[in-house]
Amino acid sequence: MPLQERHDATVWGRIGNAELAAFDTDGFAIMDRLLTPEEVAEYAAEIDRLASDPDLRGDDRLIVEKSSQQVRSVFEVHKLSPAVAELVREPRVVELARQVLGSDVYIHQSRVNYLPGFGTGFYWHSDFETWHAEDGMPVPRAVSLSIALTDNYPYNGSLMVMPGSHRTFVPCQGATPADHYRESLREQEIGVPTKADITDLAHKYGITQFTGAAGSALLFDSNIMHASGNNITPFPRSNIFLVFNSVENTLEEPFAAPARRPTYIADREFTPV
Ligand code: 6CS
Ligand code: FE
Repeated sequence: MPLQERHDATVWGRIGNAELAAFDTDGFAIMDRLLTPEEVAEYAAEIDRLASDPDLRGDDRLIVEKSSQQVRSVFEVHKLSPAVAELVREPRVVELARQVLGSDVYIHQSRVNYLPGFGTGFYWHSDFETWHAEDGMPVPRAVSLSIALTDNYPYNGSLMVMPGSHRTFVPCQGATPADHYRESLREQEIGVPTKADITDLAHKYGITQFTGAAGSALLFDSNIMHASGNNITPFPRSNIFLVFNSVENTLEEPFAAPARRPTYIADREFTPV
């Protein structure tokens, strides 16, 4: 299917932070020291507590790696952890989303990605493609903030983005199977672009890798093409991942899936932060 040009804006509000100056063009921005080293230690301890919480074992919100059964993600972390709930409301966090989205915002999804040492990455995809097809998100008026809790090196599965690719919508092949999330959150094969499309986009936009010290953060547009490679080193690449959606862009019915996904993946409580 042909690539579609984006009709919607990228920045809907007024940018105040100098760090967000290139967000409209690139579709992402890097905040070097969003968290202090003390805060990083506090949140890292908190997410390790969650990963080893016996009450969460067997809970659908806890995703384990296919092979090693190690914890890969915990969803709804802003509801499971009071510390993360506080972080969401921090002006230095929520103001980033409000500036870009130009409205009040609510949390569409939060998760901790542990990408443990020797862990599996996330193949190329656009989050909006999934959130539109499977969650009923009308337009790409949402941003994700990935806050690094471990050092992101070029070699331990750091996030890669294609700068500017947020302005191209890549329709995906195939129909969404029922309960697709049970597979896709472990290793996504459906609802990902074809190799031909990835090749076109990579030649057109190039690839930028988000590396940096723990405490740095990447804010990125819901439709930007991104991925992370497998982590074949013993160094984990953990981040807290907060998705802010505009209160003007609340979820309808899935545009291309048989049923809604669970609310711990796509919240339907639209109370503004
Ligand atoms: O399906 C989702 O909502 C999740 N999947 C990926 C690979 N990124 C966005 C989101 O966390
Ligand atoms: Fe993603």
